[in-house]
Amino acid sequence: MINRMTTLMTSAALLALATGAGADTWRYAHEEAATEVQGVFAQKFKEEIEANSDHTVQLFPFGTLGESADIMEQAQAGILQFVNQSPGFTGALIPEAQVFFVPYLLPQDETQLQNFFRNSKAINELFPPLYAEQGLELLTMYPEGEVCMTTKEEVRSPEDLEGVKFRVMTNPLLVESYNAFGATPTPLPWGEVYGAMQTGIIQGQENPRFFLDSTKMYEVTDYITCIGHNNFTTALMANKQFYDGLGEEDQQLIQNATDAAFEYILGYQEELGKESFDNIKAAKPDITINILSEEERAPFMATSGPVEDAYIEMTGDTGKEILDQMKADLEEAKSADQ
Ligand code: 6CS
Repeated sequence: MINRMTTLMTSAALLALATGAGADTWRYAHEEAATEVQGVFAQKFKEEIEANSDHTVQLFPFGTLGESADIMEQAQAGILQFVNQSPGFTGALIPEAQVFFVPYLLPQDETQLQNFFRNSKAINELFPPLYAEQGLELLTMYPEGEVCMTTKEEVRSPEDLEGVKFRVMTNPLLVESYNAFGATPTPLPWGEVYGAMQTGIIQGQENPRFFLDSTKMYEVTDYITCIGHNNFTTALMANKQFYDGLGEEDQQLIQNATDAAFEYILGYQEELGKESFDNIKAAKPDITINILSEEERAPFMATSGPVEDAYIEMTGDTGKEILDQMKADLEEAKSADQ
């Protein structure tokens, strides 16, 4: 009898493992506060998973488990099932993901940008095997808004960045990019940026508009300068061993929750960029916000060729294939009418 019970239980446990059945708690860490874009995305993902299954998603916002590098290690080790991380911090792991830091590659036009992220073959087909090599299942990439610089002094041209210690994410291509812009790039993890700016260790940094507002970066800088050079990209990944071990139903559940969160976050951000600048102006009336003209942008734009060359030097044929595919995807995004 006991033997038969044991056999039955073992079969049930095996079946649960094979089909992914049974209620689990999945741990999900991201790099922002719960109310910021990655946090809102994560909350939507959690709601979708919990509304459509017995699983629970436990969210870990920025700071609860360490810096970006820490949460990536935890996700690779399987301590976390999900991690949201910008390619800005994935540069050493997946050098090709640095393509998102070639200046002026992504369009400023919101519809084109959204078309690109929805349909990109580079994102959907070429990147997943590279993430898989690092033990990660790439679930999606999504934009977080136009990146602008905040500095202590006014920036109207690359000459104004001369001698400016400018914080960048820990990413070799961003270092190249800010070198090409004329600054002295200083890679730092996010947790050190406000303090470094306050004490004058650095005199500039860049981030998407909403983040300049939500993190109160304007308190420690006096000029915001937008040159249209980039849109902040981020990525949601799962630990690959965990993901591969799930049944089809749970994998589909995760894909559906990812798609729902992706669509939600695009809509959520539509007004966010403008609102953020209004909030900043209200909080600090004497801040200067400069949106540089086409003419003023030209010398910054001229750096994109050399930075592209540096990217290809760093990543070889795989990187070139991705860059070429991205350019083709971006062309297509121009004509798609979604
Ligand atoms: O600059 C950074 O490090 C941070 N920026 C954003 C928009 N999200 C997370 C990241 O850590």
